[in-house]
Amino acid sequence: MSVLENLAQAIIAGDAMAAKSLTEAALQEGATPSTVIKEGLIAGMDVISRRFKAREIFVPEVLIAARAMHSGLDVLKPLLASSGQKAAGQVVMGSAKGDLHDIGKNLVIMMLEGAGFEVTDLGVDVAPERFVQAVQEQKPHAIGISSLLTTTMPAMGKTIEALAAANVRDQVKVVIGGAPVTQRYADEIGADGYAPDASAAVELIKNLVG
Ligand code: B1M
Repeated sequence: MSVLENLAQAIIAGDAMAAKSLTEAALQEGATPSTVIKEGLIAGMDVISRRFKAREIFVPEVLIAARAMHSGLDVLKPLLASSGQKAAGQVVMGSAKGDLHDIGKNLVIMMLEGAGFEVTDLGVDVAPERFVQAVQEQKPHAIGISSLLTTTMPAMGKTIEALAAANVRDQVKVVIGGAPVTQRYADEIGADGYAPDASAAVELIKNLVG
């Protein structure tokens, strides 16, 4: 097996120490940071993402794989910054106002980072005005709002209204998700898209930001 194949296997196995040393070994062999990301880290996370979707593995395994991926990414981040390679896009994520659930949101963030996106995590209980402020200051390609409670879903619509009131709605794609959220609800509040799970969120955001 090549170093990059071993790296993908380390991600799948959730072995953070091996992921770090294999990332360093791949660079020493002359692989570029983007090749290491695509053929090592993302190749591994793609397998994790498919297994998670097929319910062959569950949240703990995904979190462990994501941690391994992060230890590889930590080695590459300074190189990516200095070589000027562009991220797949910028995304601002948060749980809706009043909502303290963050496991699903964090999974979406990890999958997005695995796919090469730069993500700002605003955390939980994020007020509409805070999303507006992030759009004005950071100019992300997309914002993602997660809601697990039927009582916090309306805050997603309020966020879209606040973006419109601040004249920035057309500058950013809005993606929503979370267990009680549906495509129908996304259409109702004028979101650009809805994703039922973390891997679908990555595909959706990739398509929306081109
Ligand atoms: Co809460 N809780 N909870 N809870 N909790 C639910 C959501 C509930 C369904 C449980 C139940 O009653 N059966 C229920 C909601 C009922 C409703 O509104 N219809 C509920 C309730 C009522 C409450 C409290 C009100 C309980 C109380 O205090 N009386 C309270 C509210 C707190 C608040 O938010 N203000 C509360 C608190 C908590 C804990 C703090 C104990 C804990 C959260 C810990 C944490 O997140 N750090 C908790 C938990 C763990 C759950 C359950 C058991 C599990 C949620 C979870 O993490 N799932 C949940 C029951 C359930 O969902 N079956 C429940 C795993 C996670 C990977 O899935 O978040 O769905 P999920 O994310 C998925 C997709 O939805 C999607 O991708 C993810 C990965 O595939 N996704 C997105 C998520 N966000 C996305 C965003 C996207 C795209 C896709 O784009 C932006």
